[in-house]
Amino acid sequence: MFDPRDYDELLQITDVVRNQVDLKETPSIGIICGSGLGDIGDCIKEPQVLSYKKIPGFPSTSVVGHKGNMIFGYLGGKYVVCMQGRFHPYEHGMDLALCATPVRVMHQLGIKTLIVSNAAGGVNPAFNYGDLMVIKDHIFMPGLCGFSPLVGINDPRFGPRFVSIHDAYDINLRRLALTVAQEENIRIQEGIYVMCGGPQYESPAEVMYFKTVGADALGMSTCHEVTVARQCGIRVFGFSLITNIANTDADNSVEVTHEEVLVAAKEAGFRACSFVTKIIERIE
Ligand code: 6GU
Repeated sequence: MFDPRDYDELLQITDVVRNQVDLKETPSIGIICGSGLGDIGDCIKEPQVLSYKKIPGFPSTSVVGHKGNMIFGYLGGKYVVCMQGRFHPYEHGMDLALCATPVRVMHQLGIKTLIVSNAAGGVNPAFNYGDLMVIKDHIFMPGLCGFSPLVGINDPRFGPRFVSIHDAYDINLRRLALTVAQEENIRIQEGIYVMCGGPQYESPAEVMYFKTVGADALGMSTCHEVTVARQCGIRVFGFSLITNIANTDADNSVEVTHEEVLVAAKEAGFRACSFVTKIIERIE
């Protein structure tokens, strides 16, 4: 069994990846595609596709809307590596270190910047279905409750034991993204993303609670990946696609379904692709 806290095993996995692809250059940017946002991976030019099945230690992605491919190629004129499909802690026994392993592999492969995306429920009343939200900061609920990818013995080769999360979402990348959105006429928001454990969606009272503490959108991913990225010094840009508006009133609530989340993501796929491509074009 793969131990996600074993640094030597990480090096072995990375070698297996390297040996199965013909890298054109060192990928400078890593991308993680959120639910239904796998179209981003399909926009990559000269793609080399490696199935997760061929990567030892990688669990399979069981969630509909998530393919399981690591794709190398060009996007926005830069050589990138893209995880088309992610590992959600609720699928894998809340093993957050395991679920964040792709970030560590991409770090070994040389990325300096990570772009994470997700499908999220809107909490901010100003948000509409289909909006894109630049993540400004996060509330990592599992992390606050002891489910952090950094819990356990820390091999210092992974990075520091105590990681500062004060500037997790790079301010220059956020500014660049807001500029790109304005220039491209893409409706954009900026806000606080909450990661909940899931897989159940939140009750209206829970959503109200998050709204009260200043959250703008809710999902079940991303924060564990960002935490690991920050531990290894990777610069992060994150955005959410608002796929539905979360319920805040038990007397007037509607069912939240995974299908509607996927439909919204599909509709936004092209927009999300061009947004990411334009940002990458302008990353230094
Ligand atoms: Cl409403 N909640 C969570 N946790 N994740 C979501 C969502 C809601 N909508 C899309 N993803």
